[in-house]
Amino acid sequence: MTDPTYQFTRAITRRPGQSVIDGLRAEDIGTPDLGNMLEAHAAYVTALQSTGAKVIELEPLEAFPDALFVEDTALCLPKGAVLMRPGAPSRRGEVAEMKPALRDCFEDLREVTGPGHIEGGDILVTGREILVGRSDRTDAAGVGQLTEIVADWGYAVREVITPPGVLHFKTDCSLLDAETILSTRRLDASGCFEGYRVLHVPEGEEAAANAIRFNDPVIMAAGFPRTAEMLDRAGFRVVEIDNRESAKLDGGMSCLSLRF
Ligand code: CIR
Repeated sequence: MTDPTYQFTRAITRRPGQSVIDGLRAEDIGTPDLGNMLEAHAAYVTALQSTGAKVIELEPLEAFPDALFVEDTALCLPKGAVLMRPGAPSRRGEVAEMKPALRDCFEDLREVTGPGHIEGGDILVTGREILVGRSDRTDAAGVGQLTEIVADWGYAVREVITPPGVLHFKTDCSLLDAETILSTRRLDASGCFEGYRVLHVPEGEEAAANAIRFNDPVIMAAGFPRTAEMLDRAGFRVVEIDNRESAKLDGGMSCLSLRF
């Protein structure tokens, strides 16, 4: 039986363009190097493809420096997709650019029209519900509109809180299987994962919390050996990708694709 929370046949990615050096960041820890980033991006796409999935690779969008972080533009579910309304003004136009690709893949394509805001990075779909973290990018009105849309497809949304100073809910957690979550201690401490099996990212490796379970493997950022070992011991097959350039823009493994 397939599990729609981590078994996927397709993904959408977008290559970074030259303008990526102007991408949003909470703190300036250096300018991303496009060459290194393209190399890491290609390795990421290869990791997705190696599971047998088809990857739709979109062209760079120079007008939108953060457009490689496609996850924030939509939520893809088995019965349909929902276009988001990013809270970051500079990212709002990315949604219209994603629309044609999703039109080709989904018969039922809905849209969050506002006035609220919501970004895909704040949404975690588990086997039993959809968790949405309120953050600087996602507000109550956005969560409310998403709740109404996905109710049509039989989903319950639970609003939770993205910790202050954390960009997105999924910056600090990932789904490993329908019932298992990889989380930082600071996020789990909020109680939002009660009833789930939670694996904590070892102290000092918080940046490893943003991973993706994509078919068999868990794809995670390289450079976090204790997290990799913990996942391996828990029975997951780990694939590591260099995330040093995306990390300069607060991006991680989930941000780089839409999976369905
Ligand atoms: C931003 O600030 O919007 C981008 N520089 C990073 C987006 C990361 N996306 C994600 O976590 N889903």
